[in-house]
Amino acid sequence: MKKNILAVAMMGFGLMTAMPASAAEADRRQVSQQARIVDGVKSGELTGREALRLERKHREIQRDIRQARRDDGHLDAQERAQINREQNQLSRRIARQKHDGQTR
Ligand SMILES: [Ca+2]
Ligand SMILES: [Ca+2]
Repeated sequence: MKKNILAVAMMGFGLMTAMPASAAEADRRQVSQQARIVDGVKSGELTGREALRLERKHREIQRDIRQARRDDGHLDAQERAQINREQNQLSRRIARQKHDGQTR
């Protein structure tokens, strides 16, 4: 019994690593990037202006995800790749703005 649970857990893990850009991944990254922006403001690493700009980009991605789902209810491989690219870009921007030394 224990073995079965482990096998199922490992299968789930394999699935997750095999599909790094799944539709759920796009949503999960949105949540985590939002949290990174909020954290940056709290820690003072992001100025209000930096946060606003990053938030704007974050909303754009959110809109793109919604639009990509509207046609067929899903994110297909191409749509996921596009969203993933945008999220990578935003992730780099968040990192850069957090470490540019501007805190106010
Ligand atoms: Ca679609
Ligand atoms: Ca900064």
